[in-house]
Amino acid sequence: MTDSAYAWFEREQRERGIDMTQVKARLNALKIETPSWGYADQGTRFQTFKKAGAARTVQEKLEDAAMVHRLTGACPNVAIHIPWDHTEDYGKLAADAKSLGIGIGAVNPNLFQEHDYMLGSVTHHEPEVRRRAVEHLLDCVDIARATGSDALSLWFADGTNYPGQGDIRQRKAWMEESLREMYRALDPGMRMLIEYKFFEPAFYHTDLADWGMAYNLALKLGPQAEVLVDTGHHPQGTNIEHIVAYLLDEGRLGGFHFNARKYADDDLIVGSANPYELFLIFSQIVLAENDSANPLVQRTAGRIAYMIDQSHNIEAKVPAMIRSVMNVQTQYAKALLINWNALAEAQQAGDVLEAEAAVRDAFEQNVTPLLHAVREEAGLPADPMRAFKTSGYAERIVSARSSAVNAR
Ligand code: LRH
Ligand code: MN
Ligand code: MN
Repeated sequence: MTDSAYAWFEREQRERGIDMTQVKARLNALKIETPSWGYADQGTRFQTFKKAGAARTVQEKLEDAAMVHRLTGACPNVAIHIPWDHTEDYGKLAADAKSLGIGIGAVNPNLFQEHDYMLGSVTHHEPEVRRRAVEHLLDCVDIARATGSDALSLWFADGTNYPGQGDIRQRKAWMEESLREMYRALDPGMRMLIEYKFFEPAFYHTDLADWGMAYNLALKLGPQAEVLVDTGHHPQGTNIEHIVAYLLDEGRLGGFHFNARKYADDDLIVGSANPYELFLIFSQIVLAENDSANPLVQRTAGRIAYMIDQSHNIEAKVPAMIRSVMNVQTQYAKALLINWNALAEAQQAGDVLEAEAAVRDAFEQNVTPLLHAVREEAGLPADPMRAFKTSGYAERIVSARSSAVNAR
């Protein structure tokens, strides 16, 4: 992208009433955490297609995450999933990450793959199983401490497949009791991010099925508990930006698991099938960030954990992650181009068409010159996808990781 393309863009935006210095600063500040599991072979229940070069060990996942950070400058942390990323020495894991130029992000306890948890983990009817599950949650708090992480992302597969299979209210009580024990173990600077999902793997009822249940639980637990919105975890037609606005307004939006979905929890590349939805989510965030006089909104607006949660089954994993990061940057950049004064005027005048146009107009801007300029000014490749292609990294990992061992 030439300088003149950006100069032209900046002039256009100035005419639209946008403060470009602020836009650039906010874009630079956007940090996106990538998931260790997005670098490993992961599939659907139909098939896992083994990819040459996929990360097989936690060390290889760190290397891939570091590569994504080197090219984008936007991904300083990698989330880990336990026991997928189990290691004997978590202090060393953090040191290894550091030596690669990244850090350990959210710690995700995994309570959904063991036989014991078939009928539930923290909501299982047998106290021994619940105990085991809680011990794993407590171990993950220790892991967060050892790795210097300040966040625990919690998702429970717990639920039932048939009416009558479990006592829904009793399970609700067990969920609260278990999470309270974990909450008490948190250090003051740690956050517990509570994820919800309306179905799958349980199909009749899920113990934490929606944002309202997660929010209610967070309120009961205390200020270190917040809601995590995984964009793939809603029924068709759900207005996710509304949920985001609501949680922001209550000071309980902890973060996101970004991905795209068409039908269910598809875990596809964020911003691929539904870029306007992602843009509208960011527009609510930008609006909340602008609401600087509101202490409740500011409580979380400035420290939202932007995390990617994807499963790359047919696509090459490292470039898929780079593409995801770029898609997030693109929609955030567009949301920063909304002229909020024009929007407020249209709303005040009851002018529905002008108001809708003020939002859509920002989405229709071409932000490529802006993103290229911001990256170049930060000493990064203007186009990280192209930089990856010419880096030789893909070829290097294919030859270095030639054995067929799966990291999980
Ligand atoms: C569940 C989920 C949750 C898990 C991840 C692998 O669908 O979104 O966040 O930890 O997928
Ligand atoms: Mn998720
Ligand atoms: Mn999911």
